[in-house]
Amino acid sequence: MSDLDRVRQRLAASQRLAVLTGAGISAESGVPTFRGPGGLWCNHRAEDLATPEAFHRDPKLVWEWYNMRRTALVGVQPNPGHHALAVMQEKLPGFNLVTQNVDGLHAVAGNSDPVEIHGNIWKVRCTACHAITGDHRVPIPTPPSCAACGALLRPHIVWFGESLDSDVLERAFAAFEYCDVALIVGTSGVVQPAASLADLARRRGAFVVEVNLEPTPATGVVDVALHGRAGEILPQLLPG
Ligand code: BV8
Ligand code: ZN
Repeated sequence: MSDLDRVRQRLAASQRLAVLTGAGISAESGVPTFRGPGGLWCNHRAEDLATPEAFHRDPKLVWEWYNMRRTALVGVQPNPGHHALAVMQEKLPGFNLVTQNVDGLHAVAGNSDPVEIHGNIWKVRCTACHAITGDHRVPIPTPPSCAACGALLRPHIVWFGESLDSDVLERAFAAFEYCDVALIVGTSGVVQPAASLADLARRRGAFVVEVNLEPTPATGVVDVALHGRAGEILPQLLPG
């Protein structure tokens, strides 16, 4: 039996599927990844932009980086990989999607209630009253101020060195603690705590599958590693 068939069979029989996605699932929609060729961290240092210190030092620079990313996302559509996960949610019982992506494309593709552990680029949060609001202005006037209290707004995104929202983290860990199949798609597996979810599922006895262009640190601990594009592989995993 081929690896694809093994995974198809496991998915069709799964009662609680947990999926973790990273930037790789949005690559075929034209969204740059972080660490691959042409990745965002190739031209910028993460420490200079995606940290609270960077924002405190130069909020305008950080907002210009996010305006560049928001502008690049205008008109971007989900790809067959995103759509396949929306179909899986419809067809399979107990489906949970956890994403590290901030682009919002899973919701556009039709997944309801994805757990966005690193936040969402289309939301802003007030640095004073902490109000969280949707904001699709492209570009956002920099630096933006809160409509309610006038204080500086920041992207509602988790930066390096910042703790993740505890409720969001709890939902993400519960999904992988109790799943019977885990699908790890398009992530380099270097950022914690997201990178620990695959091993959590394995330790709890789940069947773990990785979908990635290339091997990652998780490849050694998964049951099946499917190498190729998520937009080509995921549709082939759908139940008939
Ligand atoms: C926290 C926001 C508690 C910005 C992001 C030392 C050791 C270990 C850990 C740490 C350490 N020091 C600090 C830490 C913790 C740190 C961390 O993990 N650092 C790492 C880098 C060493 N983590 C944190 O700080 C987290 N908070 O732990 O809180 C705490 C508190 C204080 C102090 C310590 C701990 C917060 C992490 C969130 C950071 N924010 N982004 C923004 O996005 O605007 S992370 C950033 O990386 C993105 O959000 C992204 O989601 C994430 C992961 O990247 P990937 O999605 O995996 O993307 P990448 O480009 O890396 O890989 C793409 C993959 O896709 C590749 O494998 C490629 O082969 C594949 N691919 C490409 N095309 C395709 C494909 N696959 C399939 N099909 C394709 N077509
Ligand atoms: Zn405010």
